Amino acid sequence: MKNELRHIASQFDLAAPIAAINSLGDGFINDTFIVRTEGDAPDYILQRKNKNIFPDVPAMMENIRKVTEHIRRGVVAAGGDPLREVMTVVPTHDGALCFEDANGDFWAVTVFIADTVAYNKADSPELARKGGEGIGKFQAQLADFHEPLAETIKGFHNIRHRFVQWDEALAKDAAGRVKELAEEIGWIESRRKEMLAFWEKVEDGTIPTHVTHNDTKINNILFDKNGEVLCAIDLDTVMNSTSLNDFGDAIRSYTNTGDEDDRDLARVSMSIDMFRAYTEGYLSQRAAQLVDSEIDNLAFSARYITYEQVLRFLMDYIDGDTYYKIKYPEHNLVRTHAQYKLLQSMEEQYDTMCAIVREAVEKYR
Ligand code: GN1
Ligand code: MG
Repeated sequence: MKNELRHIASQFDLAAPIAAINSLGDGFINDTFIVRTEGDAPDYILQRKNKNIFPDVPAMMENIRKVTEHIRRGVVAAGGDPLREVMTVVPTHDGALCFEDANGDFWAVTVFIADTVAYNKADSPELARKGGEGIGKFQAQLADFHEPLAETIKGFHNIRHRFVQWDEALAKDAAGRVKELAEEIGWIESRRKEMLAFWEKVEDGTIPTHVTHNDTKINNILFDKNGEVLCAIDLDTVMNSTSLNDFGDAIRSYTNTGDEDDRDLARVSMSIDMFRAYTEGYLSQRAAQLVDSEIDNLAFSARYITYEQVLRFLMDYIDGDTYYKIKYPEHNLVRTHAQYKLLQSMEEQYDTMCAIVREAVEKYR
């Protein structure tokens, strides 16, 4: 494997010879390595992109190139550091944005940004506020981006499309698990209508679409050692969608008092202090740009995305665990229960969430 990895990394236009390659992080989707180079040259991130999930990796890398180049121009114009405040895609010697190996797997390289911190959990409202500013800034940097982007995963946060997959999964019952899941399936079905009603506002244009990150959980934001946000990473899912989804997915991640896959449901709830802090951070960057329909649906987007996550984990369990990496056989079911507990906590606190959004809008508009 080590020799294969060296062979793959050497296809890319690195600034110095490779010193070592080690495995990094625990993403659910791709396999990630760090390529250490000799001397003062930067190190690099090497990723095998999951071809089961991303059917067109070259199109995905083209999306990432367009978006990062746009952000880079803005960073340079503002006098920032273009090697730290945005991801840099490194092409192959032939100028391609990814390399296809003998197995048909696609690999891509970006510059490793040193001296940074990534968190798996928000441990203070201050961090949540910074995270909100970070995604707010990311969206603001892309507000004037108008190039077309490929839809790298069809219907990613489109609940109508998810219901098509869901209905198929139930009918197929690939792992024979449906009969044990009447209660969990009921959680999904009882909310189908209200979730479709939200998405209809996106479909009919009431809620506008923009370039969005689509995977804004906390560990996809890089912080510097002083706790300031540097940039958003893991841009595999940058596509056109509603900005609200980036807010909602972040709330799902930052405000959880337990873990995404907590077995102890008593630990799981939405922290309203974290919600307030993230919302204020986000709206400090975005309140002036968002239109009323976005503001009015902002708090609901947290319920929407958390619901979608319950559905996705449960659907993967029903499918026999084909999408997410799992660490033990019932992992996806444990994730389903933990995310559902979080969803219920949001539903209970929904009026307060709406009030916090209104207060923050008044403050920053
Ligand atoms: C996946 O790749 P990662 O771990 O950042 C998933 C997200 C889910 C998340 C759940 C492409 O994100 O949509 O919300 O797991 N990414 C993809 O933790 O499906
Ligand atoms: Mg990630």
